[in-house]
Amino acid sequence: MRVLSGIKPTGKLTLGNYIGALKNFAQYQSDHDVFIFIADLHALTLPIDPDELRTNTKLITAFYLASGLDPHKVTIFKQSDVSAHAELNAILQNYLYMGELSRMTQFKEKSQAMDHSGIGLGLFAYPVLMASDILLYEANIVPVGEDQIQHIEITRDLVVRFNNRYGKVLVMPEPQVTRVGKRIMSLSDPTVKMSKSESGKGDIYLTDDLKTMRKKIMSAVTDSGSEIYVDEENKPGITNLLTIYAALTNQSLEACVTKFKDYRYGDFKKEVADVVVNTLGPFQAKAMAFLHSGEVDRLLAEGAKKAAIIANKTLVKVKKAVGLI
Ligand code: ATP
Ligand code: LTN
Repeated sequence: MRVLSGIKPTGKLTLGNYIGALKNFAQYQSDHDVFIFIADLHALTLPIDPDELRTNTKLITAFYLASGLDPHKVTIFKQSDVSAHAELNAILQNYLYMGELSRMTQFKEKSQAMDHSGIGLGLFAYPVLMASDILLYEANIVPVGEDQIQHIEITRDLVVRFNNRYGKVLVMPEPQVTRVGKRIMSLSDPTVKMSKSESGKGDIYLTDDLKTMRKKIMSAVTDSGSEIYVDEENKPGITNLLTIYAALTNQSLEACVTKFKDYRYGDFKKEVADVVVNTLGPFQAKAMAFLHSGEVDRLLAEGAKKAAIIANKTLVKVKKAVGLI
């Protein structure tokens, strides 16, 4: 079985990216064929400073390694290094429709936040490139956070449409969402997603110093009342903190509710902060060691070579199917 996922190097990775995506990748590497990439072409869909893009790309690679991904077992690469992504994108853009693309939540949210005259075509066509990423590697499983499911659904629609027309060419992917922590919310406003590109004081960045992380948790918005239980509607702040704790300690939410049922908010937050700091502290140190080891560029170059072999095979299949060769 093949597994594929990627993260956009658009900003500082958050605890949400860690719990919803990053932390889950390594579990597949012993018994699956895993491809993990840096979605740098996707990062261009919103304005980004070139130096920042370069720095973020290296940093994400270091975080991938720190998360336990072993480059001997897993192919780690940069999207723009494998030209088949752009080539398949050019073909597949003809099989997704304007109507369905305009219904994508991510497009609606991101374009709303911008001045309409400045919305690039790439932002609108984002799901075509993402479908190309997934389909090139014939991925069966795509581990992502909840917000990306819609993009995988549209990829699945495309597979049906394409295969109905040309025969069994593309492989059907399946999204896989972590059981606990598929949508970590902002600590300052637990009704919105913790996000790396909309900086806010309620987002914990993987590069924050440990004191700052602790401070952010301790000042997280909590809810009225004093009890600790799961209720997304009436207790979004407490539910979010419970989810963070459960995800980082690999426990069920129920087990955490039982543990904290007689706690006061302040003591509960302190325990959440301890777990965050004790997890991300060593993780950060490992990532920095990889970053400064000088290995990152070499590793990405090797990964791109391996990825291109698989990607080019699929590209040839698709070109033959549609009549380009
Ligand atoms: P941006 O704000 O730039 O759109 P993002 O923080 O949403 O970025 P992505 O690069 O879009 O990050 O996402 C990388 C992965 O992390 C995806 O699988 C996404 O679903 C997951 N993810 C992002 N934010 C969260 C969150 N708050 N909770 C759980 N998973 C998340
Ligand atoms: N859109 C994703 C990043 C991404 C991705 C992919 C994830 C681009 N291509 C293919 C899984 C599979 C996001 O995280 N925003």
